[in-house]
Amino acid sequence: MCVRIFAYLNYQVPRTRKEIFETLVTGLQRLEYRGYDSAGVAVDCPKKTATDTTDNTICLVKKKGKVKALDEELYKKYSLELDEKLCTHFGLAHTRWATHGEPSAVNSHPQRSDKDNGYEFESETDTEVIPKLMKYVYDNRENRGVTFSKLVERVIKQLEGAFALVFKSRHFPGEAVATRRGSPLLIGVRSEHELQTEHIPVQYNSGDQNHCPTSDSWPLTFDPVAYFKEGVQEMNSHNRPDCSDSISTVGDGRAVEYYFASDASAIIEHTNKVLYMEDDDIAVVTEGRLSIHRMNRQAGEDPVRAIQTLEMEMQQIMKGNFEAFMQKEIFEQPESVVNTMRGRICFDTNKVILGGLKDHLKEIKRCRRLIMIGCGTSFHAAVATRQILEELTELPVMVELASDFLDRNTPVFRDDVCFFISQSGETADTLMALRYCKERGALTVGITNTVGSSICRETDCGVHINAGPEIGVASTKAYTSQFVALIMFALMLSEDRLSLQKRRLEIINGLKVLPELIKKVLSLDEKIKAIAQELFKQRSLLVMGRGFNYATCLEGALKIKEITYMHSEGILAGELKHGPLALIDKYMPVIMIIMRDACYVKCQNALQQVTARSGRPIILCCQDDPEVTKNAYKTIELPHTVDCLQGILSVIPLQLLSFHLAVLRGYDVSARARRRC
Ligand code: UD2
Ligand code: MG
Repeated sequence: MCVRIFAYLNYQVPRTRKEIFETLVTGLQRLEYRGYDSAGVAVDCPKKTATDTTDNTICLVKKKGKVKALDEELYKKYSLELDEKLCTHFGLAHTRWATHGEPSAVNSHPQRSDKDNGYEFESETDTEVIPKLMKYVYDNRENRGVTFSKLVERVIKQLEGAFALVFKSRHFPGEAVATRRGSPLLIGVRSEHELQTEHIPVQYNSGDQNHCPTSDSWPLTFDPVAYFKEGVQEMNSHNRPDCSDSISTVGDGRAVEYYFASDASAIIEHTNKVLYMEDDDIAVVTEGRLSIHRMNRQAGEDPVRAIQTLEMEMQQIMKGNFEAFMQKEIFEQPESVVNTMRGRICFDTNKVILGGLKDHLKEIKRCRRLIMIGCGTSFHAAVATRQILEELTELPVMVELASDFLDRNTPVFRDDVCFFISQSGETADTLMALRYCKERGALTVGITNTVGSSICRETDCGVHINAGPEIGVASTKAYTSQFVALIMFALMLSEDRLSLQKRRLEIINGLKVLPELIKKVLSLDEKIKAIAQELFKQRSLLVMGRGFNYATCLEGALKIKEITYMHSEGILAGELKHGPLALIDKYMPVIMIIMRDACYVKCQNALQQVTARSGRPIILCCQDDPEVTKNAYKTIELPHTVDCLQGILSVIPLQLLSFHLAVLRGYDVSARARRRC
């Protein structure tokens, strides 16, 4: 799931509850640009009476919708005593982009452990397992001296997959524990006293066998103020107490604030001193001191975490080093395709399980045909995978543009299986086609990126592509993730077909290395930019290919039209002699896709026709293909992969090209305010 965390700890810095809320809410708003669907905060509840010392209860306020909705909710709660000053306090906040359960208050984060002894789950999220496990570990701790960080360490030992977590507990008031694996998490430090760039030695625990009962809280601790005064070298000897020292002697009352966030954009307005956590680091703040713990030291591991000084502007941080969200999302594809496959492909057993479809497998296998329906880019994802779907499912596969499908009143039957492909899950034509097919009794399957969307809710079953929110106006990472999801569907359906095992294995192996290959394609960015510099003044650009790469031509041309306002056309190379050849001369820019697959020879024929008319083709081809290269005006050489996956690699140069063309033609790619589905 995509969750963005923001947490704020003020130690000996008096803040009103209102100020704390404001800090938490602005932190979330900074992270919200990625398009989140629900949000929540956790803070200490006001004490019921002045003498109430027993209860450190935590208030959770959660809300579906934008952070603004949460903000309004906070001020409706009159019982929250907004003016109360809290000297030391730790507050959590989250926004969430649902992948587990629909967007709703109960599914929003933070998640909590039960108040009672039971372990009853209240949400549909898998995150909730973590606080429940935390409570179990707490309830079963061997003695009262077990620290908060030790409990967290025991919990994360049990976790698989990617996470970033920040823990708050009523049993450890004013303490914070944070950890991550796979997902980003960083900590900002602010103190009255100016900090220098510093280094925190990591504290290693060798499992649960501690040499000293209080070793968890040994302050091999970052004390910002002490640091400033004493410098790094002296820190080991100065800050490590004897084993006989108790935890309570550590704090000395100096004021400091800590900000935990998934992204520097939420921290930079408070401080530019940040520490980036590494996988499996456990960061602990006790008595205002921050320390970093790890289980065991691995060979080659850096035993120090540096406090860095960020010199970036806000805008720059939000987009990373990218000029626009579209560009950022293009570069996210090595990770987004992994997120689509995560937990679904087992590369050891070569099994593919799409949880959303497994109960419908029998029905799907018995069907008369598959009908794949979408608009624009989503339609192209269907075109791209049609051939492998036909090959592996051995079913007839129709691909349909939703609008045309409806215009034709296409006959649909009870034994049809209809797929509805949509990034947002709200595309109007696709949604109408879905209702049309449902009325006729077909099984409806959604391929969506948005949990809780209309298409997701109204389909009988489906697959979330889990590509993460797509902000850019032109769809990029959603396309490659839809592509991967449909391939996985084909693999799942063909699992028990003996004759197809070799082919399946080849594809699964191809998917395994896909992220690496995508990275290689992305490294061609400079070269593609240079080609864009040559092309950006042209009026038109043709993109030609066939077979597994035909969809890339359509999708590439669509990207170019959509964001560069240049005329562009995707042409099936097999159709060249039936008309389009007339467009070719030495002035017409042509991109040809010629990969080493079953269409290789046919594509070379097309190339000859193009060069015979003095065309100057820019060719997307496989590495080391002198035959093709010698006839090319320019080449973009891509790594070779299984034929049916090649389209994932071949589309990326065209995504990059369209981006660079748009920038060079003076269009502000990020400022386009068109709503896209
Ligand atoms: C589900 C959980 C995931 C994790 C996993 C553990 C959700 C949203 N997903 O992922 O968080 O717990 O199980 O194995 O809670 N669906 C539609 N139409 C669509 C897309 C999905 O009806 O367009 C249905 C689908 O049939 C399934 C549910 O939504 O019942 C979740 O789909 P998924 O793809 O997220 O399922 P899965 O098993 O990967
Ligand atoms: Mg559904």
